[in-house]
Amino acid sequence: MADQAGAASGMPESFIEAVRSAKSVAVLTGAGVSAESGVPTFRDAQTGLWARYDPQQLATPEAFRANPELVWEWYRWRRELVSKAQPNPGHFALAAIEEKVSDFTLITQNVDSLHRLAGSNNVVEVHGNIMKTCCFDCSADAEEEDASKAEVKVPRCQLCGGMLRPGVVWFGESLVADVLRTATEASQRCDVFFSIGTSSAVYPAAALPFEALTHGAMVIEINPDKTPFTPRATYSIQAPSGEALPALVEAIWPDAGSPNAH
Ligand code: BJW
Ligand code: ZN
Repeated sequence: MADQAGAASGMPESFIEAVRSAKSVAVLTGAGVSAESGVPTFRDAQTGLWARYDPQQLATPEAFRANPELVWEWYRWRRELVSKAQPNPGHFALAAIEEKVSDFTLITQNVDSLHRLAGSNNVVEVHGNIMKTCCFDCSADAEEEDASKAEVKVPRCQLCGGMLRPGVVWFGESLVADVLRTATEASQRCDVFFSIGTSSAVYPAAALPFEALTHGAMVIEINPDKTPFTPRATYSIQAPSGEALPALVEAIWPDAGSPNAH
């Protein structure tokens, strides 16, 4: 059963000490971490990206084959939105934690680059990056300009003539093996694991907190809502990450300075 750590100021001393003394920390983030930057999550009933669309019609290879124009239209809209978004205090706090821990891995399901923009370095993007483009047929990387010409509804690969696609991982597609291995190994060797802003619904990413628990880590979940993982978390902080993470950094490393100051 998860302990309620509550607002970060009310964190138990044992929790603060465990994070402060951790030699290895792994973090898994999901769409909720970018919500306070104005990037919609996927599954929130009212505002989520899929409130108006069926994910099966947008985020699968079958959907792309059936209607590549619709899928490109959706991704171009999201690229535009993401390109205007700025990191929030939660992103900056995670970058501040990286500076305090010798072995730190930030595993993100997000495709929006906001962790890197906030100054995080060791970022593992398990679902790819929305600004990347590659070939649906030959997998070659493509120049972004090829895909961003508004007049070209479905851009084509210069090497094989196949359709270009966004460089993200859709349902039914395998994650890049090396990337998943890096994420799994970080989850297995860490002393403290954070699961932040994810519904814990999509595998294999959702298995990583369990992997950490099995290998003896303390697992802290930060999410305003409960998830399927909540009952298993060592501590559950039910608050927005943009509030909870800066408070957590302040409580654990008061000398870290303002996480916003990057
Ligand atoms: C806040 C907040 C605030 C709000 N602060 N928090 C094992 C069991 C069952 C099924 C499977 C399984 N293994 C594989 C599968 C199938 C499938 C799967 O998991 N299906 C489930 C839905 C049942 N997985 C796959 O297909 C994966 N591939 C794979 O496993 O390959 C091997 C294989 C191949 C073939 C057959 C079988 C196996 C690939 C998954 C790819 C996921 N892709 C997407 C789209 C990426 C591209 C794009 O962006 O368009 O990734 S789907 C979407 O979901 C996106 C996200 O990264 C991912 C996770 O969502 P996330 O981040 O958790 O967001 P939300 O919206 O769900 O939640 C937001 C949370 O934030 C909420 O909890 C809020 O409360 C919270 N929140 N505000 C903190 N301020
Ligand atoms: Zn090609």
